[in-house]
Amino acid sequence: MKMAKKALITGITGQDGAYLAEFLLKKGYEVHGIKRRTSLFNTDRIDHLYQDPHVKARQFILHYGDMTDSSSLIRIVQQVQPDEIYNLAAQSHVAVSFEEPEYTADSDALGALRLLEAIRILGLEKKARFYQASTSELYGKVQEIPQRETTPFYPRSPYAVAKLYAYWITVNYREAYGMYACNGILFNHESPVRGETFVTRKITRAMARIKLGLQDCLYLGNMNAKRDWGHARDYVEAQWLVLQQKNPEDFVIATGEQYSVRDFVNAVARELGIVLEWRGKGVKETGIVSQVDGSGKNGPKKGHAIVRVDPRYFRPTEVETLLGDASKARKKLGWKPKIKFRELVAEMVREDLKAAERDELVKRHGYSAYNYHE
Ligand code: NDP
Ligand code: GDR
Repeated sequence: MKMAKKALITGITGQDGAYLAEFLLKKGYEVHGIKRRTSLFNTDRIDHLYQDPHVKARQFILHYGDMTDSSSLIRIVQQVQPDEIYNLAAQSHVAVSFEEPEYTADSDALGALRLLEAIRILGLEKKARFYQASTSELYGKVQEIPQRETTPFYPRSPYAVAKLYAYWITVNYREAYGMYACNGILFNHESPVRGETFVTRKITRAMARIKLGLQDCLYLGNMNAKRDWGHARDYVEAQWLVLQQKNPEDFVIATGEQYSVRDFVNAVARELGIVLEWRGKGVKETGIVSQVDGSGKNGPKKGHAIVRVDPRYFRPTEVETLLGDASKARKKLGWKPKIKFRELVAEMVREDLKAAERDELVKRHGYSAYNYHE
């Protein structure tokens, strides 16, 4: 009988980790994931994949570890002996990286090095294939539009600078030790399980709550920032494809379409049956309801400002515009995104509306999800 391939995923509790684990399990892989210790459960996104540790033939196995702890990484890689390693773990929030630059460098830059060294120390250079979650943030202050594999990097945050180190150490270990180690340079990708403080999810979640009268206003930062937004489900397939090639190479993964934060807000409003009119500029910019579907008993009323700018969300250095050219991935990996921007927005809105409906029901019956404050 052929043995199942083994994959080890760092960052398995994150958005991409959850989609990738599901994808690899469907392909018949034995999937191992590294989760870090937290004081509250952090496995919401993968609870549906959980298998009782008392069951013998498990396909999905979690290990405690941390990207800042070499000993845990070496122990886990030795125990698992993976065929493929996907390094997705990171302090992945750009704005937070300005507040926690040293920790971001430790987990995102040195974390990648620690994992590559674990492979080398254990003599697995020729067995384990390595995927590094690189990012369009490397392009930062863009030097070329659209951005492709050959576009020069110009990182604009402690996060991007840390990821620049991880990018190059991956290339260096490939060249120095003949490892199958690759970078996927992924542009923004979202989903209903996107972290709640990234702009897309912040918008879908808040606007669903505004629609149901649970919240009055959504505060945002730079409305003019433009991004190339895809769906995480499509992007984890690309991560896998990157490790299935004859030779290790780096790939840009993107949709080739660009929208601003304001466009995203408008698309979400449309899904919710709200039409917004924009007034003012810069910090004065305001999204005012000009039409609304439904009775609007508790939700937004015509004339109300439901989107405002709050400078606290501005970044010390901003990435204004990103647009990817994924022709190399299209040609060599046979990859292209299947889910369109409008479908992504619709799916995110649908799921956040369901969550808001649950919260509204709880509130209506006199309970609060946050009663520990009372
Ligand atoms: P998330 O923030 O959703 O997930 C990050 C994961 O890393 C979580 O599982 C988190 O654990 C884990 N993690 C963070 N710090 C550590 C640490 N010190 N040790 C172990 N685990 C840690 O990110 P995404 O899923 O969106 O992104 C996956 C990767 O891809 C990240 O490296 C990100 O930087 C990169 N990337 C993401 C893009 C995107 O648009 N989503 C685009 C390009 C690159 P916990 O759940 O406990 O917080
Ligand atoms: P980004 O994603 O920084 O591109 O990094 P994020 O969604 O945080 O920001 C996108 C753009 O929106 C602007 N913005 C706001 N952002 C947030 N978070 N909150 C706001 O209120 C807000 N208002 C405006 C930002 O200034 C920015 O220009 C994501 C992460 O997943 C990284 O890990 C990944 O590497 C890159 O995408 C590709």
